[in-house]
Amino acid sequence: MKTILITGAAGDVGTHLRRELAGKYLLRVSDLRALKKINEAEQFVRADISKFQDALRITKGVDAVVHLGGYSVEGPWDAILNANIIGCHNMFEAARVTGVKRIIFPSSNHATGFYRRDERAKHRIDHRVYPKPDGRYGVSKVFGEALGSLYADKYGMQVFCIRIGNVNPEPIDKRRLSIWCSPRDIAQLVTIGIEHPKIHFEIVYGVSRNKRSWYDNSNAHRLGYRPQDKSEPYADKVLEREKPDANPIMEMYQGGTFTVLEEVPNPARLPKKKGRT
Ligand code: 15L
Repeated sequence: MKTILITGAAGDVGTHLRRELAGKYLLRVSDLRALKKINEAEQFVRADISKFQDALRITKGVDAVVHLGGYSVEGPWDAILNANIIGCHNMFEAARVTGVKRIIFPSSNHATGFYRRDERAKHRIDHRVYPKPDGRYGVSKVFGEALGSLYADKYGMQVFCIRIGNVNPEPIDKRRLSIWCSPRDIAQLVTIGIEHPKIHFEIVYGVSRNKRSWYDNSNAHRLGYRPQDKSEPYADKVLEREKPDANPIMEMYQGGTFTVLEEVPNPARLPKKKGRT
């Protein structure tokens, strides 16, 4: 049985994946925080992936890395830089140094969040479109994809990037009807990333079979993805409780709130006021 390292295992996606992949793989699960429950087939290793030695320690001896670890929403630049830029580079570098060939990099819909929601009518938003990140978080995901491309081309690694929509047991609002991904569908995509014999560098969208999808996910289908779930049966319930959106920018772009969120200022970087130290 293959041993798979999952970083960021305490987060929402990590928790769903651990449940869905249990029994198929030996899971080495890692996070900064302790995990609430660890099952017998899992090995927990605490790590701060912004430290290279930690990244190296947890990566040694695994067959593949599912690198979920990092800052998972828009946030202050320092946090994104540490977790998603330095941390991500550390994980790719640790895999290269320890000889782990395969990395599944969960990217995000926010790598392309500044595409308009009606874009699909004019152009296919597929794995080949140029990125249009909707914040620093989105930029960090584009960085991870670019790094993956470099490590595939330069070092022969096999890199599978999943631009994840929103993983939840059910779609939670109107925007998520378009980008929802059920836990078993994301697990199917991750499994393709681990098992497919011909991966060099791929980008797919992590979404279920949603009628309202904004993407052309034919690359995922080409690699064998057959989503089991769809958001439409939840549509009436979701739309009934949807509040009218006051912000036309959020409504226009795929990234929703991320397109209007501003970075939370880091107080240490603000200019000092006179008389204050
Ligand atoms: C993401 O990339 C985030 O990690 C997740 O927390 C959600 O905000 C999701 O996108 C989304 O767009 O719903």
